[in-house]
Amino acid sequence: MTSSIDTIINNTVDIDLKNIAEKVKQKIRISDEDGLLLFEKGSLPFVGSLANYIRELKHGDTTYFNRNFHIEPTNVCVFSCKFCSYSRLYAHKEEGWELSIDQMLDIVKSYDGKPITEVHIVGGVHPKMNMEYFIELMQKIKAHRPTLHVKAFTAVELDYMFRKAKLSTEEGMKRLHEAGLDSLPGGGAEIFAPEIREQIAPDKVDASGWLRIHEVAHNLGMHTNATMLYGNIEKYEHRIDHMRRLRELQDKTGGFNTFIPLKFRNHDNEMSYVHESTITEDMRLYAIARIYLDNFPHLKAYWPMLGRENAQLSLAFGVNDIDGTIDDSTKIYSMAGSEEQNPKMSTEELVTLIKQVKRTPVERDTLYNVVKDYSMVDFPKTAFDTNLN
Ligand code: V47
Ligand code: SF4
Repeated sequence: MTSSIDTIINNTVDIDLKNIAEKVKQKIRISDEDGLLLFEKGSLPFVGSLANYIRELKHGDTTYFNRNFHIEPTNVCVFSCKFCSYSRLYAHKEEGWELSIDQMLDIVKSYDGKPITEVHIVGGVHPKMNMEYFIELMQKIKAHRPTLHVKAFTAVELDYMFRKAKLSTEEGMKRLHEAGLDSLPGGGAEIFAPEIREQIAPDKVDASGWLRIHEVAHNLGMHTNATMLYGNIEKYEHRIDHMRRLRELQDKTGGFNTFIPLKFRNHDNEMSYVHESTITEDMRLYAIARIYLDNFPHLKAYWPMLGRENAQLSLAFGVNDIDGTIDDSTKIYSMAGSEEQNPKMSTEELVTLIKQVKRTPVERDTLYNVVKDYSMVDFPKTAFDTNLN
């Protein structure tokens, strides 16, 4: 019997693309040139079927989600990234929000008795919210709910915090980790290539600083995620450059869990003149990321950014995780123009979304330990469900 990878190889006429498919079959890592070629010449069905082959080898039909909520301590930010619709400068702080430790703790307490496994804490870089403030926050969250996994702070927030506290990255990370920080989210990576980064995020931590912070976290045994902001002014070569740097660090530490491409949304920011990428380009990017990043275990489509039906579609293009319940607790993407203005999905909705495309829904914790396999669980049909059946 011919396997799916042999069918792809046999049906591919272009010799370069055929060679890439052969490499995938032989489990040979593709080169940067191959990656670029996929962006330039790879049709959606070609890259999609290769990515799906890899996804099924790694995870079968398993598709992960989690039960989580976000806390955004502030949207006041000393930086002014051109793509950001969310932040307000300190000079205009009355237009933004600043949460006290008690307010954030009240948010955590509002989930008492609910089966949430993760809180995701990120926000703007506020000049008055310093290391001590966040250490106290971590300690109080853990004192209240020790088993809640705290995934918090982008490398941008951490870089600013450590520099202000005059601490080395190692010392700063150790202190936060001891206070209760469990892992790092992937934000702040944007695009590493300096010629693009200088145009869209000129004043915050650069590529080597971002990578170093994640490396230090990995060396302490923490896991982290990695993102890439795409569909902005970068070119294909910059996407490959970005993923190459991540792949190299992952070879060294093995500390990354998930790669999360973040589609540029153009509402109400200084780059609103840039058109958003098409769904075809989005799906091609997921697929190429799955093929290129052979050492990343997981590929996530963050549904509040992409929209729930596009996240569902991405499960055919290499994606095996769609993030969580969110509970309408983040504003980053609603302010940037996402269709999901109040991002919130129940477990039933997430499970249904995944089952509708014949995948197996599995609830995970942040570190991808299985919390519950929903393959045998049938929920009563909802309006959302019957609309699509
Ligand atoms: O770093 C901001 C991005 C990131 C826009 O690790 C924008 O599990 C597109 O990193 N268009 C923060 N993107 C969000 C983030 C994240 C989200 C979900 C899960 C995880 C995880 C991490 O949001 C920022 C920036 O790259 N961003 N504005 C915009 N207009
Ligand atoms: Fe600040 Fe982050 Fe927005 Fe940049 S992307 S302006 S660092 S909140």
